[in-house]
Amino acid sequence: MTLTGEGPVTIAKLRHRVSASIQVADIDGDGADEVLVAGRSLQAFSAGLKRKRLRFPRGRRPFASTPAAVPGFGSAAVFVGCDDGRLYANTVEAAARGGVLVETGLDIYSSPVVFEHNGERLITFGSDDERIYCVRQDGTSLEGFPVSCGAFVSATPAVGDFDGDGAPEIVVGDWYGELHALRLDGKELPKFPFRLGQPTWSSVALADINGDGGLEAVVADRYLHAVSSNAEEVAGFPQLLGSYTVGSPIVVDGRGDGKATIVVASDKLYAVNGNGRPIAGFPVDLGAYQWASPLAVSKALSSELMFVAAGWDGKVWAISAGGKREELLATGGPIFSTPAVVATDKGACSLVAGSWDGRLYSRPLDGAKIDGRSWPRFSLTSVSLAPSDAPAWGRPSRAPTSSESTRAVTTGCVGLVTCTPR
Ligand SMILES: [Ca+2]
Ligand SMILES: [Ca+2]
Ligand SMILES: [Ca+2]
Repeated sequence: MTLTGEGPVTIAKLRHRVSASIQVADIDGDGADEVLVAGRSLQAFSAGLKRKRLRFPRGRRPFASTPAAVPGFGSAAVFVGCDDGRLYANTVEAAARGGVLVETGLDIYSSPVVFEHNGERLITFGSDDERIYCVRQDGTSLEGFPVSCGAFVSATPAVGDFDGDGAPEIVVGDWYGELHALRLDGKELPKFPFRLGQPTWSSVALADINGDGGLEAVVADRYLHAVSSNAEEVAGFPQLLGSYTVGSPIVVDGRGDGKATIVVASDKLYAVNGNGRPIAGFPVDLGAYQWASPLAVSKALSSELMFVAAGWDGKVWAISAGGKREELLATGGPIFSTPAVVATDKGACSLVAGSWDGRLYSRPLDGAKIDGRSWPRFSLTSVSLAPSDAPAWGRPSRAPTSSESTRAVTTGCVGLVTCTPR
């Protein structure tokens, strides 16, 4: 049984390019996930690309930021950055200000990450106004924020207990090539910012890639970096990549052996282990540069994952853990954003991809279905502090105390989706 196979392709016309990654969330609380697509406006679709009603404010310019959706009772809270320099939301607090939660003045390409800390919902993101923000639900900044770093912040922050002291840090790179690790008082961890050396567009994945109990910040530019909380590259890193890299690395248990696999899309699709050594069969040449971050999907009846990658040539590929590729979609324009996998109403799952040809594409992933809501989907740009949620190789060495409990509420740009056989 193949996970992918043939299937009819459904297309929705959007009349705008899709630059933000596709997000999946139950935005209307009916128990079925919707596909959220940001562009000239924020739109919602079913898995079969039927348009669904979504009340969301319009920005003055396009939304290039990937939306963050926090499911709740009834409709989800949705946050998204806009090229007009504002963070928009459909929350009560934002509604009082025309849907604007925060005004930064310059583009917000960075995707907001929503997390809970000590029972309070917090939202962190970066802006081209050269600052890193961390705000409350009402849009007010935490003391010490926003933090000025003197360069664009286009990446999505990762939130996790980087140094293992029980309290979360916000870890994000900037266009000056510095990696920041900010405590929630806005102060950097000792020895940070860490000099990566090149403009950083890629978002950080926080994970313990080498099994030493401490998290690494895995991030790409011309190199694939893995930086410890002591501000040192770990053994085997940095690794030179074939081109400058825009997409974000993902860290997964790629072969079901409990060991980290780092996957990053660049001139080729690279997969390396926690020591930086290539996984057999990688890198995989997909014939085009990739700016979209890869997506990991669990294969049916197997502990192995497959990866989904999309390129400048408009094609979407499935790549097995052994590096075999299969074309899933050919769209009419370049793809710069990560596709998503969403459950259909028939219990199967579909791949949804947005393209710069102004269209949204959906096709079934045959022989698989999403297992209700119990399948794990976690942010690969942030690691939850809740030990039960954290992947084994990303589990912090010290569990947070209840008073310091932090929970990643939304995913960043990419996710991990488990599929089970039909
Ligand atoms: Ca729904
Ligand atoms: Ca910490
Ligand atoms: Ca480690």
